[in-house]
Amino acid sequence: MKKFKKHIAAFLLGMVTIHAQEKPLNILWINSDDLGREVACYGEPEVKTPNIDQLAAEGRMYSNAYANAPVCSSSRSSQITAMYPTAINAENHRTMERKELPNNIKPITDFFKQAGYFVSNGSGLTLMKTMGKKDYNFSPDIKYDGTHWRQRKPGQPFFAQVQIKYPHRAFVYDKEHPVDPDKVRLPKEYLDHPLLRADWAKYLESVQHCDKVVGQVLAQLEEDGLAENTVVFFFGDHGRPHLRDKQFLYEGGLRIPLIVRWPNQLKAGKKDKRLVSLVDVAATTLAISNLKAPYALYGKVFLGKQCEKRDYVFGFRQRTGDAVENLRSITDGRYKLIWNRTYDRSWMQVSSYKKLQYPAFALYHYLHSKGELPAPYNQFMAESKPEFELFDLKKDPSEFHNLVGEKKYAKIQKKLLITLKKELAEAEKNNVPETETARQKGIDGSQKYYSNAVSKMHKGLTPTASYKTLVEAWEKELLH
Ligand SMILES: [Ca+2]
Repeated sequence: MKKFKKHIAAFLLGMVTIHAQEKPLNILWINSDDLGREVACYGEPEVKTPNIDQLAAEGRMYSNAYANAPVCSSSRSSQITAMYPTAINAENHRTMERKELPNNIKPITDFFKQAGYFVSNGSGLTLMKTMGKKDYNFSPDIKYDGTHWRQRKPGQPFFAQVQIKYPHRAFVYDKEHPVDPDKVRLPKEYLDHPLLRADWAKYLESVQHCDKVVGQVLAQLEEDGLAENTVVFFFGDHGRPHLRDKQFLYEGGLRIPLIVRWPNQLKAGKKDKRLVSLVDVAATTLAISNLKAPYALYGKVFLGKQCEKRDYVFGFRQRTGDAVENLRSITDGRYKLIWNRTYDRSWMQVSSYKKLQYPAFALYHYLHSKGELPAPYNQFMAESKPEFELFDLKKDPSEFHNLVGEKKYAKIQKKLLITLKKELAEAEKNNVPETETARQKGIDGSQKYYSNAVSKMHKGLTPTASYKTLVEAWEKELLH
């Protein structure tokens, strides 16, 4: 009898195991284009983000989450492979010379497909009726099975991505809940100027549009009865789209919101201060789905039984449009070291994208030309950069005071540089740099884009319009 009971128990246990195998977790990534931490649950005043706040209340909110690159395509390529941009030749933004992934590296979508998952990518704007943004710097492009988890076979597990175009520029007004530029808290990194307050308010309104889409997507998951068995990852693809943020390795360019909701596993409403980055999101997504890449990933697992410790987060910036750079960073969460390998270039070198879309780009140039851009903002106008910048993120979160050369910080600077160089030796060892032809094509393409778009953006302006004229055009548009 005892033996029989044991046998029954083993049988039932077997049933449970089979049942568990039959119902693997679904994964949903909600990726917001250019979203920094400017949501209410991260402490941003004047913005209304009830849906993202609710997700945070039901999940775990990461207060030290970073992208590994401060621009769309490099960051997205890195994230979908769990590899650093230079390890997959994806560091140049939208290079004309897209290469196949090296060393048999695959996007993680391949591992999900092999395991029988439905792998989708939908646009949040159409509620996943159309394909979502991909923007990878490698070829061939990932072939998704569809745009919405609703297109899968009955009972098929899914790894779904939803791409939300907000708050990417050009910003979109929120007429329902307008944000008052006089009330916003402009980050200390920026000159307090009416034009920049108006631009910031409009950014927050675009964040509110993002929040609405998040609410709609999560409502569909709930409607389909899938919320309980789906792990939701919500994040920005890199930091916020402002002058000294996107495209740079300062906190504003790399820090992102990250919220994970995993029902019955993660206690609701908790905050997590651990250092995490987007490569880790990919590695964790694989691990909690019991999948494994047949090679080492740069991403570290931060959830589930296979948790790994992360001591440092790394940042990579190369050419974005016509702005050629080679910048790398490392942070341990307290100190940040930036290695400006292209130190001979100005932070404010022409970036056609920023010149076209960012009022601050024209405003800083214009005020500086008149000697009216005060410290510390005028530091950003210098004709060259220091080779190294070291910041104490606790004492100086705006990263204005470079500690390089201060004796007290020599030890931490040395330690961070050694660690960064060691990581780069690995992450760059097989890197194939962009050819001069591809680089020039990228530069020319960007300049052509500016010439074509400026008259549409600001009626009647010619590509040779001065910064003064551009500022006046922005004032006409934003200060009314
Ligand atoms: Ca982006």
